[in-house]
Amino acid sequence: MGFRLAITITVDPRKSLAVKRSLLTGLILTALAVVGADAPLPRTKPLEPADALKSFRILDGFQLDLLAAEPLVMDPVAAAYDEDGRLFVVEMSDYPHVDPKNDKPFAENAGDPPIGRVRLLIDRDGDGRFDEGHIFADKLSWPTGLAVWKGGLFVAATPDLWYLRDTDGDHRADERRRVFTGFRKYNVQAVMNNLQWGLDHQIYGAGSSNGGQIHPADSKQAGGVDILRKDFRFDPRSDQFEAISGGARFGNTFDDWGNRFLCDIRNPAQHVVLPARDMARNPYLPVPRALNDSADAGDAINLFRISPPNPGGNCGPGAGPRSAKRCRAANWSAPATSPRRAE
Ligand SMILES: [Ca+2]
Ligand SMILES: [Ca+2]
Repeated sequence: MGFRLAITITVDPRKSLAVKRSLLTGLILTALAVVGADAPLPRTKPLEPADALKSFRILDGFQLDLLAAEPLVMDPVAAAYDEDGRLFVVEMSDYPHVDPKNDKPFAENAGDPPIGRVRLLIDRDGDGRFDEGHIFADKLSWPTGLAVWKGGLFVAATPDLWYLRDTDGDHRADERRRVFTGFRKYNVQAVMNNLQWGLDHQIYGAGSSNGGQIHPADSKQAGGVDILRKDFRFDPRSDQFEAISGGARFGNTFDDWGNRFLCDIRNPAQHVVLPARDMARNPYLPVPRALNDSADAGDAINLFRISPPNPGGNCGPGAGPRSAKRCRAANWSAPATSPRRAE
């Protein structure tokens, strides 16, 4: 039986003295410690939240604050603030699976019960730290992203994309509408994720690589929009759904000019340079790749871990010195007065 400690921490980029990249990764970090497995190396022991905070080394003047920890929140993988400063957190408690027997290659995981949740965190005294945690919604399958809209929120929970809303103020969603469905529930590492608002007032999602035929949940028609190796966007006003260039697995963020960036386990930043709708105008044009690596990628990246060796995981002794996991990208632009911005 395992034991898991989850800590939600944010980085305040306004405290930065010099930021070398516009993309930041790891806004929400999860510390895991599993006890009882056979392993050649000792497992890293879990720390109390305050001690865990001290274990991070922060560069470039960034500041790390502890906003919430267990029991207010657990297993966080994505979060979004609403207009009242409340924080909705997706808890992917069914990662990587509930029962390993249900995890089979290239097959739907139809056996695991949906045990993911959305947690609503509230700061009552305005000190910036959350005081209350409510189960806003439960019984969600592999929830990996959310975007607030009109008093509620869209939630990516393979094989579905939901709209959830609390209409009576009890901090629990009583409106629960399945908007789209058809996302394949194959590899848990390759599920659609990371919903983000675009400048065009549409919601963008990372499609990852499981693919699927996406269609409105209330539609009886067969087929749908194929998103294999693609990302997607939809208009929340019309529920129009479209496959777009991408499919890098994770990331999904914009800069101030609307350029979109993705990432995956070997690439920290990939720029989407060729829109799918433009390439579709000439089906005879061979386009090997719609993405451009905008940073060193793969084995060109040097990784110097500061934590002790730990069995398992992409940074364990079985992985190479240049291996690291990247699951989130977020845009941050330096102030206009920054010397770096003026370059
Ligand atoms: Ca507080
Ligand atoms: Ca309610």
